[in-house]
Amino acid sequence: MQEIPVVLIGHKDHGKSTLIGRLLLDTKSIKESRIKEIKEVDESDGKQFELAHLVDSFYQEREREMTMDTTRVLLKGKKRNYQLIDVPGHAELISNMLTGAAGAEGALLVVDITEGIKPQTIRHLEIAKLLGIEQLAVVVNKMDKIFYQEKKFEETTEKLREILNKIGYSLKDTYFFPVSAWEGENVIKKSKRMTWYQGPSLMEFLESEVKEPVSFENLPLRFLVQDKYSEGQDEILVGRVESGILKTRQEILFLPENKKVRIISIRDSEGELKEAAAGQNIGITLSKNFNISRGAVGSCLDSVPKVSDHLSGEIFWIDSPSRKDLVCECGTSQVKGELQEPKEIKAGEESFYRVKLEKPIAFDPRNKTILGKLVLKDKGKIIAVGNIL
Ligand SMILES: Nc1nc2c(ncn2[C@@H]2O[C@H](COP(=O)(O)OP(=O)(O)O)[C@@H](O)[C@H]2O)c(=O)[nH]1
Ligand SMILES: [Mg+2]
Repeated sequence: MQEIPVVLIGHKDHGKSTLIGRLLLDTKSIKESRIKEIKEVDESDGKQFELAHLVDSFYQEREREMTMDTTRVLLKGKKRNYQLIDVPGHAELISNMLTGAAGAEGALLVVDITEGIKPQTIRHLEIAKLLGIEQLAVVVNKMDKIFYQEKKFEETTEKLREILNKIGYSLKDTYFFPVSAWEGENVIKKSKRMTWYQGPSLMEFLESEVKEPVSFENLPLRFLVQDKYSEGQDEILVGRVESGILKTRQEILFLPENKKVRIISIRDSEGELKEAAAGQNIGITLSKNFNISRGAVGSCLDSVPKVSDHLSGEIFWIDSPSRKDLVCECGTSQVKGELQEPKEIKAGEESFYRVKLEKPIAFDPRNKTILGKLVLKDKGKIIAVGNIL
């Protein structure tokens, strides 16, 4: 069964982890024994049990196990399963949104009704919009704290509508849910404490309204080269199929090198493969040794990426760069670039950008895959993320 990725965004302490904990608990996506264990740990630490600890204990455990992904948990629905993606800060949000095939299609924005809209609420929304998250639902949380009043809910959603509209989210497709993650009101079942609310519960919405993500397998072939090494006579290119399907004997075009090449063999860590689909990490051998290296994109012949040394689009500035000499990353390409626009940068804001690269790279403008996105680094630190138009 395909798991639908859903990212949770919003200001710190507005209740993202608690909501995930509540969803896991009430759908029995987590084992009773596990809950008991965490309750006992809390007790022995003299702490009160919190739903957020369920989720946070997952992360700590995975960090110890050194699993790459520390922020995804599985939610079991009646109809389908979901991957809930928690993003404690900007860095997690960005890295999760950039990881291609597993990128989220839908986002849940969590807003604490007593605090309302905070700077991080707006920043997360801007980044999500910029990086192509189309479906958004807003969870107005902690309704228990205001005794489930409709009036306050209406006031908050009114303000949220204004912000969403400014950022470019379609209001007619956006749902607003009055919720208490803590009490479990309107999360799985409709709340008896908010009879004034006529819409679906959050889980009913997930099960019926959230669309399945476009499968990257159905997009044109893009093989992103990460590395190469020699094995006897053969040169092996290592990389990831970002989209489409790659087959042995297929002829593909490598860009920006502009070299047409036939694939001799495909393998992964288990052995030889006939083909590899989007999301797979593989090694390939070619008919001849070409001078192809990291950053190259292998493409099908009928729909190829663009190649240029100029990029432009919309970008979100996490920090302002200390110098002009930036590293521009797109897919596996890493090239030095000079920022031509904007002239002035304000951290925490979005702007149009234009960069001139030291040499041309291959990319896919206005694309959902990683080849449609740009990351700017300054001294190894991500300072901005944007799309390529
Ligand atoms: N009263 C009340 N408190 C909540 C609710 N949801 C979360 N909290 C509390 O708010 C605090 C922050 O929650 P947490 O889930 O860690 O927020 P996060 O930073 O967005 O992940 C915790 O102390 C939670 O117990 C709610 O629905 N009602
Ligand atoms: Mg949290």
